[in-house]
Amino acid sequence: MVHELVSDAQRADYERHGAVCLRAVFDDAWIAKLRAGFEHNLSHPSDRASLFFGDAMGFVGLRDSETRGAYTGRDDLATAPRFMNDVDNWRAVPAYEEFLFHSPVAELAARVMGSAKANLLLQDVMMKAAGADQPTPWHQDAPSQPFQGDQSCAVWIPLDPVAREHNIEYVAGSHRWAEAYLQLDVADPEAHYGPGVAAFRQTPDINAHRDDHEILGWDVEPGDCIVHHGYVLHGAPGNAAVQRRRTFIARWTGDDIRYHGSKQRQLRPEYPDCRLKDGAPMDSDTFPVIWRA
Ligand SMILES: O=C(O)CCC(=O)C(=O)O
Repeated sequence: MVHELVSDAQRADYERHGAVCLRAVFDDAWIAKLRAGFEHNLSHPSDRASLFFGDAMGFVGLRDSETRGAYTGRDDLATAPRFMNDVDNWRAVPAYEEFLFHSPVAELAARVMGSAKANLLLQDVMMKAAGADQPTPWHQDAPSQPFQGDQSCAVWIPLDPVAREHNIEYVAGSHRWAEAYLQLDVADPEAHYGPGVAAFRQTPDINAHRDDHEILGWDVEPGDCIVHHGYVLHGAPGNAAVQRRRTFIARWTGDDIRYHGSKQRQLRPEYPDCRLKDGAPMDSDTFPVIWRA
């Protein structure tokens, strides 16, 4: 059977590799909306944002109001930072909320995961300026997220064309290695956290052994997306392109996922407004069900 959004062959690719690229699934109007939201977000970053300016390494975290005041409402933020990452902005940026609740993204995530529902786990955005040379180190997503279970994914949506050589890439099949690796610290790309957590192993040096693995990556255009599994190892080179690389990333959980705040506490504070108990299904205001079969 070929479903409107995701074919059986694409789903099988995702199961086998841990990542699949879907072509032309979001129309121009959705991409225009996300881009408008993104530009607003860049000039009004939240207190969870990390910004990186100039050539020297060093991120500006916007957690305190004085720093945030200095970076809010500045038009030059659309182009000035070399790197920007912000998290969970959808309640403040209507274009993001509209996209998450009314575009095909939630159904698409559920179909790829083979789930009868999609809970929104979180949303984030990332911008790498033209020539920004920080790589995204190899990492997995799920070990630092507050749940247990298999059905979790990220829908990684480019808002600019990205050539394969500048793009995110994946170690095919690594989502089935049954390992949880040390977690990436986005605010400090040289650092990982979680070394005190016994369950976490040192992340393998994929770059030194690329030939031992099948590495997947794609040229992508706005309208395409890549869906990747929460446990697949992934990373990205710096952006040596002449164009900045903006991405909107929506992260989802499916049927078999249960909340696990005590796992989250090993790494960072739990979601402050979350009232779920360990072992509960994710369905809640914090992790809303956006699509159900
Ligand atoms: O786009 C990138 O450079 C990294 C994105 C990433 O790690 C993710 O979406 O989980």
